[in-house]
Parts: sequence; structure tokens; C-alpha cells
Amino acid sequence: MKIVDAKVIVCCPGRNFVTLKLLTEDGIYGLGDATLNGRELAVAAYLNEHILPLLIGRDARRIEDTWHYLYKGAYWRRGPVTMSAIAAVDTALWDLKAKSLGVPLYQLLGGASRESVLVYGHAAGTDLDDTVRAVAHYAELGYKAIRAQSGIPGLAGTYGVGRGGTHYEPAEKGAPPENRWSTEHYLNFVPQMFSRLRKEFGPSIHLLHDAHHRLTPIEAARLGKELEPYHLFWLEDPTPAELQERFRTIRQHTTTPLAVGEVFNSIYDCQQLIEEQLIDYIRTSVVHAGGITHLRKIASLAEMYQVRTGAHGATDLSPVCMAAALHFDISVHNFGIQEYMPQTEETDKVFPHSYSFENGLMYPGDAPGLGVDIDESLAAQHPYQRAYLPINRKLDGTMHDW
Ligand code: KDG
Ligand code: MG
Repeated sequence: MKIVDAKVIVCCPGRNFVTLKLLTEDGIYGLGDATLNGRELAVAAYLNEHILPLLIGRDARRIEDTWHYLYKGAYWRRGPVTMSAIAAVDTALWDLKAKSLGVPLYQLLGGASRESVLVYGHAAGTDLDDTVRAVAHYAELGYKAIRAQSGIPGLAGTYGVGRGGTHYEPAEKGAPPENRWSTEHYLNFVPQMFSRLRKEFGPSIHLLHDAHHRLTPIEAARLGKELEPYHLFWLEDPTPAELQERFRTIRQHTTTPLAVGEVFNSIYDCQQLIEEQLIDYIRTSVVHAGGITHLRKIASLAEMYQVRTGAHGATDLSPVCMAAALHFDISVHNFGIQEYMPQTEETDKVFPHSYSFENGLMYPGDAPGLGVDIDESLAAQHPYQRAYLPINRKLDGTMHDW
């Protein structure tokens, strides 16, 4: 099953996506997501210039060997660009192999460990009342787990809160927008928000919150402690995680479960967090953490330490990644939850797929492979548009963590 053709498709059906398509001599093709939000063309160039020439003529069935060939062979290890490029190849090879055998991918990953995949949706409001309405809307849609974000009194705008709708887009066209931030305002507000949400929605619904890496460990410890009465499913990215031992401080002070890892690209980014049981959920994704092959190794390490998975699934991860995530989620034993932000209609048309959502749960479907395709002629009608994630400054203008 030799690879005879490989191409990188960059398109922007509302937002940018980078997709790898590998074709074999048998006429079967596989897809992999290579989207790195705000740095898309770096991965496209890495694939085009450095990886695709190595793939032509290789045996598409040798998934593990190809992973190490690209990882060890490059000499330069890790990093989001390299690992997203490797992930795209890896995902496309898994898709190809499952298609060639005529089975949905999860059958090659050990088969189904569960009947469905629990997902969480994003409710966000401009203020507390608006956030209550947004959570009610998601509850009506059937979500059993809801991430709640809100505009903060005293701050002009907050990342993750869409303008006049239930969805937000992580990146914006043109120069990076700038947000202003005050930890004091934020810490004073968030416990009030969850107090109100528990009063309105009762104890059963799972509530989650993302702090977007903006706190120091001791501030995060305070927040975790003050949120304890509201029993969050998780508090996400309380502090930047380059220094994994920083989580010891948070952990010593609070029983609020912690979730980290959407920016990680390797098992070495979370080894200490997992082995010291400093977190409860690992959020690495198929696209940014080296593909299904590497993600399974992270999940296996996590399983030994009772850490569960909770993969990143914002709209900057394409439907190809979502499909791969769902096959991973349904098969891996220590699955916890999957993030899900529905894509726009335009995006769903470019990437027709067999996965589905019903009543707060998702299903990868039983089509062979990933069960996702790309309509290349439609994709060509949506050319790339440069876009950036916003940046975050304190009230006095100092650049702050995201
Ligand atoms: O590209 C970055 C976004 O995907 C990220 O900011 C979204 O934090 C996020 C999340 O939890 O989905
Ligand atoms: Mg996040």
C-alpha cells in the first residue's frame, strides 16, 4: 500500500484549516488535520517542504515506524509546528489503514469502551444574566456538561465571549485584537457566577470553567478553593504550565478538579503533571500532540495515575480532528470528556462527516476510517485569510499571560 501522492489543502470556510491528504496506489486516501491557529502556514510549509517528499513511495501501513521516522529523523524534536505536521501524517495513515480494512477507526484502537462520548459545550454571556441564559440554552440543546464563561464587570471584553451569539471564534481576521485584564476583577466575579449557576440549574449538570492560563499558582489556589462549594467538573488552565511543578501549590489547597494541556504537544509536557497526580484531566489533542499514535501513549501514562482525558475541541481544530478525537474517545479506557464546539454550516459543507451529536453525547459513526471527507472544489472557493488570536494586557498595558 504505497503512498503515491500527497497534498496540503489550506482553506478558510469562515476560519482557516490545513488538511493533509495522502493517496495510495490502491486509490484509497486518508486525511489528517494540521491546523495550528494563527500559525497555519508554518505547518503547511513544514509539510510541503520537508515531509511530503519523504512520504512518496513509503508503505502507508507502517504507522508506528513513520511516526518515529518523522520525529527522530528530523533531529529537532517537539514543538507545535513539528508535532502538528507529524500528527497530520499519523492521522491520515490511521484513516487509510482503517479504510483499507473497511472498518471504523475505533475498531483498530481496541474497539469501543463505551456506547457514546460525553461532550461539553461552551456557554458564554456578556454579563451574569446573559451567561445564565446561555447555560439555559445549552441545557435545552441537551448538553449534560457546559463550560460557563462570562464578561467580567469592570472589563471591556473577555476572550471566549462571542459578540451577540452563542458561539465565539478563537481567531480574528487582521491584526490581533487586544483585551484588557484584571485578575482582581476576575477573582471577585467568578465564584459569584458559579454560585448563581448552581442556584439556577441545580446539582446534576456538569459545569466547567476555563481560566485561560491567566493566574499565578496561589491565585489559582484561591479560585479553586472558593469554587469548591459549586462542584465544578473542572477548572481548566488555571496557570501557564511550562513549569509543571507550579501545580503543586494549587493542588495543596483545593479539591476542585484541574484540566490542562491544550497547548501541549508532547508527553514530556505533562509527564510530571501526570506522575505527581497534579491534574485530573489531560487535554492534549490529536492535531497538536503528534496524532493518534502519540495521544494513545499520553493516555496510557495517564491511565496509570488515574488521570482521565478531556481533549481540546475548539473550532480551530477541524472536523478531521474532531472525527479522530471521537474514535480515540470512544476507545480509550480512561476517557473523561470531549470538548465540542459545532462548526459553521460552511465548514461542515467543506468537511462532510459521519459523526453526530445527540442529547449531549457524540458518536463517531460506523463509516470506514475516520468517516470524514473534504470537498476540495468547495475548499478552493474559500482561500486562506490571515487571522490571529487576541492578546491580553493588564489594565496598565503590561502584556499578560493568555
Ligand atoms: O486556538 C486556541 C483556542 O482553541 C483556545 O483558546 C480555546 O481555550 C480554548 C478551549 O478551551 O477551547
Ligand atoms: Mg481552553
